[in-house]
Amino acid sequence: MAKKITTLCIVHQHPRILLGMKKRGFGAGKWNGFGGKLLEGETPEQAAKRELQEEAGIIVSDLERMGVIDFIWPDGEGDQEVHIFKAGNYASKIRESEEMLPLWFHVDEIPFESMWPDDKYWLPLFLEGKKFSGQCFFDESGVKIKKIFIEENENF
Ligand code: 6OG
Repeated sequence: MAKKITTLCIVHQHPRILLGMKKRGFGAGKWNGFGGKLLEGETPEQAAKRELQEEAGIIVSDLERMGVIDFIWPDGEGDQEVHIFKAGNYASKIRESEEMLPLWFHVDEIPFESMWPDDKYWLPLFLEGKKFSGQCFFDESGVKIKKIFIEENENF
């Protein structure tokens, strides 16, 4: 199956970040940023803004591109090239959607044990404002990472 291109956006208003509990589909039961697949003709940035509005009810005018990670699975099914963005200020009110339950977390209390296991490798860079790129290989279970490379990269 062809690799999907998706977005992931975290609102960062230091010292807190906005995550969402994914209520259905891929990654259900995990805290994550907001995002999803690009629609035809969309840039990653346009898709990230649309998903943020659909999933958390908020409108952002500026997004910062922070990184891109390739996720690779043994069967190829979950393969995604994920474009990661940071949002700061937003308009409108945060609201729960059918897909996500949004909640603020203090940066010292990020629920890594209920997140995808790759997050602990790149989220610290994200929080420091560093840009990055990488690749992450999962095992069949999706619980363990077989290999991960994340590097700081200003020019990804
Ligand atoms: P939909 O399939 O719901 O979009 N995503 C991942 N996020 C993290 N932190 N780790 C991963 O490792 C991920 N794989 C995918 C991208 C899926 C959403 O989940 C993100 C999208 O925001 C496996 O349309």
